[in-house]
Amino acid sequence: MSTIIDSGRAEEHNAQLRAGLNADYEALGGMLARRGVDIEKLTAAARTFAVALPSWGVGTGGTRFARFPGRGEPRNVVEKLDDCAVIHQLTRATPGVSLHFPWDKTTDPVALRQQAQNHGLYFDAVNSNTFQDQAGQEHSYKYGSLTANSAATRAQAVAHNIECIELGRALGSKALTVWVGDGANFPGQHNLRGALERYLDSMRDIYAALPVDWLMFIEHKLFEPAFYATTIADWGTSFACAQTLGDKARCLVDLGHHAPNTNIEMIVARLAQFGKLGGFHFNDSKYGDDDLDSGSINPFQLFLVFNELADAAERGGAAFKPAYMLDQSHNVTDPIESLMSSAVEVQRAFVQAQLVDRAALRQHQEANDALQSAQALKQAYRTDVSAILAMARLRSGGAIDPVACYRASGYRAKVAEARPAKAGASSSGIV
Ligand code: PSV
Ligand code: MN
Repeated sequence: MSTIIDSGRAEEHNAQLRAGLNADYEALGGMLARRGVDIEKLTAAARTFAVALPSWGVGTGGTRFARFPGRGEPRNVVEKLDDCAVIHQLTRATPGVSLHFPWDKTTDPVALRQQAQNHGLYFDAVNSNTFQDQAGQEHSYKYGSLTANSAATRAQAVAHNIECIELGRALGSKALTVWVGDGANFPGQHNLRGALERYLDSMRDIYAALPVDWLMFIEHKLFEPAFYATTIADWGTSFACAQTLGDKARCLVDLGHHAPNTNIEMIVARLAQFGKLGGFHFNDSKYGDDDLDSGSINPFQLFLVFNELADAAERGGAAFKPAYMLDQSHNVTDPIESLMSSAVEVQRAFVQAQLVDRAALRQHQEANDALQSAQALKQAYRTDVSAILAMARLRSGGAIDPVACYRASGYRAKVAEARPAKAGASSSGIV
């Protein structure tokens, strides 16, 4: 596997931090042993953890107001893949990349797949985009895509999704994520039921084009760009559509796509119970924003989500395998640093959830001991598992401190030279 950051430099970085890490790891191991927990099991579990990177996340995002491009932003899918390779090389937790078409459209999927393989990467779910018009497109999505009144517009949106499946197939993906911004900005603008009927008709055509071993993820979002009534606004609608479409259709939970204070972990539990939890877009949110860095606002919520996932995994065994992906927009940080930190935050929640003593929790629940039940979760959440995460990275060939190693490598300055910004062109990121 080729490495993008000079491996000698990464080894030098690790050599400087290794003694400190060993001491922290030993101290944590001792503390966990007194609780009857084997630190080695947790480290082994941490090493199995993987969360896919969004190709659109390695560029600076933007808001409705402005986009402030960063230095050396990737200008095409090949450069995006290079940045993803850096993230995976240092964290060893992000081997998958989720592409978004047509932004990442390639005429040579074989070469792109080869590039990914050379970096030790693979392609996770592919994403369609019918929330924007593309140059030369015949029918506009201004008034909707899969739900549009115009049959020709709907057919165009369906054809784009089928093209995504074809491209994804050539790249080795196994799932299509469909998110549409379709909806109404005014009461009365849509016949609410009619819009969903049209959506289902379109989705049936896309579903019919899925290869046998593929899944289709239906992503809901409360609002934006439709500010009155988004067609697929909530998990109830998503669930009903997934049930209607068939076994290959599952629900995708983007953590930012809910009303504030929604109990997301309960949604996760419900979807898992009924076999419809397809996957996640991890990020965080404070108000109506939906793309802040994972774990930056509400890490306890992230932990509670993973607590439900641990419970579902215990019940479902190896068959329970939702897709984990990040979906963030970076405006004031270097996207590579944000994605590395976020992958580690999601991995942290995963490991903390493994720490929950599930047998003890069940006993407390059965005894109606609310206080001890809550404490069982809090004890796991309060445990600082940083040394486990760092040891997992070290043993898997990554960096003890990915951000420090990345900064020391000078990668950003190097690509800034090789990737001069194109005047007037927004090359990447969500705008
Ligand atoms: C929509 O806000 C979303 O979360 C969907 O996942 C999109 O595909 C992604 O952001 C990128 O625009
Ligand atoms: Mn998303």
